[in-house]
Amino acid sequence: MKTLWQHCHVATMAHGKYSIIEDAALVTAGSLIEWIGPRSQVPTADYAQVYDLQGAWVTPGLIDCHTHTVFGGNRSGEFEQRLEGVSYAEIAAKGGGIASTVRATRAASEDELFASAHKRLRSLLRDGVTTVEIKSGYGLDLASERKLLRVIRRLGDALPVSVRATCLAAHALPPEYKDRADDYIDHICTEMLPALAAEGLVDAVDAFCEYLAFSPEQVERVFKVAQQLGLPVKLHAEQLSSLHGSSLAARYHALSADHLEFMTEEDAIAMAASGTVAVLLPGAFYFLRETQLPPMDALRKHGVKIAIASDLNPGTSPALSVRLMLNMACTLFRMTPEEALAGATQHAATALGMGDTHGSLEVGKVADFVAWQIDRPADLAYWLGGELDKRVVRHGVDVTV
Ligand code: DI6
Ligand code: FE
Repeated sequence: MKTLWQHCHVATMAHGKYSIIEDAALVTAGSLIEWIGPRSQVPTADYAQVYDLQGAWVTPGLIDCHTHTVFGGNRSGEFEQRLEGVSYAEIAAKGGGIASTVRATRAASEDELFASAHKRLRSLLRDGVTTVEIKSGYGLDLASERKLLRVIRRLGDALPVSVRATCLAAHALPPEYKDRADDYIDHICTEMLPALAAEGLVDAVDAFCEYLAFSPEQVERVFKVAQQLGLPVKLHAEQLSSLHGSSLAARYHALSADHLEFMTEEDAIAMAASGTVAVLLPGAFYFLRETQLPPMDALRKHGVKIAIASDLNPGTSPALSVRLMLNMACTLFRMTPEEALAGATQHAATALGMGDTHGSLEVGKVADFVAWQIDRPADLAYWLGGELDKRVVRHGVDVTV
């Protein structure tokens, strides 16, 4: 069944550039793009449906390649306390911070977690997201991580969005392993990852490499098991300090290394060589009022692909809009609107191992796209959130929410 979509302009984002086609048309056949080009050259065929996009700008569906969408409770109370002068350390000493989210997540039922995450995910979808990665990591024991990963799978079944599930069991040290980080890593390697992978709940493995989380040696043990299980890896690295986690990630051909404010030029060279995508998270940078910028010049100079994501999580980036992240990538990191849009389309797809099928509008790729009623592509990075008029198409089907 073929569908014609016309009266539009297209920013295909092929090769991470706008690659604009003005007065364009697309032909979809089932879930794939069969033809794309100037409207004057549309192939004649018996189209089952013809859509008039009324001058819209069509881009690939947005891809949020780093989120922690599923968690219990939220931390707006801690946000308020911090603004009243209570320090993060004091809040943590009273059991706040990640530990409070772990408690709330463990206490919540699968259905409760599904319901709260469903609302957050719908916000992302209303913003033009058609693919999202969601991490576990607030369960930190086998049963609770399984619960999170099952919710992540259910979200993908319930909403018109492609969902990739990442196991982030190595996110923080659970209270029952206090002062026994190596034992917890053992548990992840021998029990949790093998079981969760065998249940088909895991598409990739992530860890938090940081002085207040896990060391590069501990992360490497997790990566080795992931490799044995045939799962790709990703890494939270260089967010608060430089441990060269991004170079470690590159050695393991990680799909991405994420955050990266404190990475060095050597790290960038290693990532470029391994094709590891740099996922920048301006929401966390903003919310933590960080001052150390990621090394944009080194990333560009060495040709590292740069993605942008929301990092949606209750502690450091309660962000419900990818377009707002595009704006922050431009204002805070001085990216161009074109670089930012590539970061939430083609390069985000690569960061999920989906670069061959998603992230740009090209013949043979999956027909996930958004037709935005905007004046030019830069508008996507210009407006500070809000809702833009649009039509969202996933797998060749109009799924506008
Ligand atoms: N990076 C972060 O900033 C957090 N996790 C991570 O890997 C914080 C998560 C939280 O505070 O809940
Ligand atoms: Fe994160």
